[in-house]
Amino acid sequence: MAHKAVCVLKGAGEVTGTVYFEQQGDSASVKLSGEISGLAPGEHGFHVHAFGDNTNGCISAGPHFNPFNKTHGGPTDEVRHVGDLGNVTAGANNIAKIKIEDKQISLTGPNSIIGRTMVIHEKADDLGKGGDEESLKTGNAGGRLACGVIGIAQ
Ligand SMILES: [Cu+2]
Ligand SMILES: [Zn+2]
Repeated sequence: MAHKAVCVLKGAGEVTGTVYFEQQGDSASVKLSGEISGLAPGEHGFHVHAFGDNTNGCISAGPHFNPFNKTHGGPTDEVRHVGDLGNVTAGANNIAKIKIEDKQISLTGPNSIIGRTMVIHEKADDLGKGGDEESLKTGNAGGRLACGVIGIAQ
């Protein structure tokens, strides 16, 4: 059975976006598409955070979704948080097109991201290779520009 989800990202500033998720079966990879606008040109960290809680804005989403208690990494690393989707890149038009396929996140089962929060960050994610303690937690991606709870789509 195919699964679909959607996330509308909003923040305190002008960054907004919509991300669509599709998974063809329970153990298939998840395909993300969509776009985020209002970003400074360059790379921006892009993660699934643990909680679908927006009571205090994007901060309430908590840390990166990490059900296996691993350290932070890049999307192709074996050691990573399940929520670590790396970076998206905004062009001179301030828009980042999302085209990601990921094998660790799921829309069903223990790695399900439904009801959790997608966050787009101020800075690039160093993918755990920054050489400091924070790199292994957050990738030094800085502030949370916009976020949204991932919900079931039709
Ligand atoms: Cu994040
Ligand atoms: Zn992480």
